[in-house]
Amino acid sequence: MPDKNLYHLFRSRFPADMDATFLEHARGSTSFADLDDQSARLCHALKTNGVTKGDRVIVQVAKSPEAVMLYLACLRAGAVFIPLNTAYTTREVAYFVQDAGPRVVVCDPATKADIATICDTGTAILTLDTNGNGTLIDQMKSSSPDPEITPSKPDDLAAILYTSGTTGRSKGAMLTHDNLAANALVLHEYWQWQPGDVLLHALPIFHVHGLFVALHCALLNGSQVIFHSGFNVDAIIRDLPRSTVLMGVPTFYTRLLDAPNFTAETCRNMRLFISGSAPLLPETFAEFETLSGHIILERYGMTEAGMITSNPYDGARIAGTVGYALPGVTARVADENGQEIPHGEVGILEITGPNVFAGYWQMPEKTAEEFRGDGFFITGDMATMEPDGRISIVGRAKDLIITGGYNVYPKEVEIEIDNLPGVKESAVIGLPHPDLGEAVTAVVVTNETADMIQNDINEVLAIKLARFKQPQKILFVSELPRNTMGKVQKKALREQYQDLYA
Ligand code: MLC
Ligand code: AMP
Repeated sequence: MPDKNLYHLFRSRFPADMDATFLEHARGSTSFADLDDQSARLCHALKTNGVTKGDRVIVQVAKSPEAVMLYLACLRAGAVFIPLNTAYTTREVAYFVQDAGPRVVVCDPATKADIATICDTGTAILTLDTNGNGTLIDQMKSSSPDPEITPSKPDDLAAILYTSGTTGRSKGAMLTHDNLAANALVLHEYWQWQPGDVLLHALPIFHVHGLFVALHCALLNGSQVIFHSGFNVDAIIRDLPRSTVLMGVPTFYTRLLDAPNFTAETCRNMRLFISGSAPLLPETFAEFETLSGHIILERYGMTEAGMITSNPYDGARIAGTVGYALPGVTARVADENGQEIPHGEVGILEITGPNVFAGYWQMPEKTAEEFRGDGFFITGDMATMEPDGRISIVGRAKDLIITGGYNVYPKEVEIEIDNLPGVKESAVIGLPHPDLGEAVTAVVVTNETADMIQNDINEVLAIKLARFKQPQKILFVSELPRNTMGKVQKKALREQYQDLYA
């Protein structure tokens, strides 16, 4: 069997001129030759720190070209890359460290002392900052390039991406070299990447969207990437005229529409605007077309499966739909028993395909719960399918909030609020928000004065939870609405407060 290490696939697509730019960034540029050299040196450095095939490497660092090289180095070493949101607090990171048992943790120099308190003595802690400085880079510079690309089987793990669960406990989705390769190849073809394409990259690189979908397509195309450290609307408008592809969450598009200097002229060189990670409102889709002349291509995916469906490149891109199952993916809309239901009816979307993950890290029971006997994965998204296979996501069976493209499971926030003295109970809901899509909102029942509890909640959550999980507003009520079974009616709360952020 030919070696399936994903790095081989990327390398087979690098341009003939290896001096061509891969990343253009604030500090200069990284060519494909630099990429190959730096990832080989970093691979050597990882091995010097004891990393062998299958070892986990946890990475919580600011977006930088070096962080991309570190990902590629992990592939070369056969290590399992585990990127973490930079917003996570040390307390949150402690869970991932304990669960994954990493050989190496790479963090920002500023958090090294805290990270050291949550790691075993056997874990090497290296640092990397946004400017490309840190002990990892010192080691890279003094390491010779390691030419070896660790032989990998298709089902060897390439990455674990943690995704929160309905119980509040995060699960590590295990993604194999083959999962990532299969999805990347399909997307590269489906979206008709062309010679000369330039990707404008402003997403974080600790999630599927920015790390795999965007970077893998560019790598397979041997394309240049204009690499922004984050989303800044002025910087995007500055660089769009030199770009051909942008991938973003819906907030990118609403913010562009709000910018007075964003015009059709800004987009003159663009070939493709892609949106995903959260629902794109039909109004945004329509306004964007009117203003820019471009029809946003919406696709749908998730951590466990990469991209699942996409509106067509050539055919109709229809607002409010996420298009068709990608080639190789089989999708069905089913009832709660996994039985397919008639076209047009709302059910749960279930899928199979080479992109679907290998299970949750060290959670065989949880994995078994989310797959049907015939191998279909239960996405937890409510959908409808038209007779021609076009899919619309109409809601979520899972209790999940998506704010600015980041997922927040209410349970995780409710547990922390409910633990506070004086709080009787709480319900955390997502309410429509013009900028973030949904805003995390807490509805709290308390005996204390609202002011006092509000301060307590803000103070405690600031230490315990990433900023994007903390409620934008806290509402106080005398009781939560319940159904006859005693279950809190979140739907009623969402309806009651739907205009809170209007
Ligand atoms: C940032 N903040 C948020 C937030 N993002 N608060 C709530 N929800 C969010 N999503 C807070 C910060 O903590 C900070 O607070 C303040 O807002 C400004 O921070 P910022 O970093 O300057 O924010 P901003 O640049 O405005 O970020 C907004 C954003 C960003 C939409 C550009 O959230 C983003 O890049 N989202 C992309 C997420 C993503 O990649 N999702 C893909 C998941 S993969 P303070 O108090 O510190 O000032 C997936 C599968 C698939 O879902 O299908 O793709
Ligand atoms: P994550 O677990 O962060 O990968 O988030 C995946 C979830 O994001 C999916 O299960 C959907 O609920 C949601 N999602 C992704 N893309 C879309 C989309 N285009 N429309 C609606 N929801 C989406």
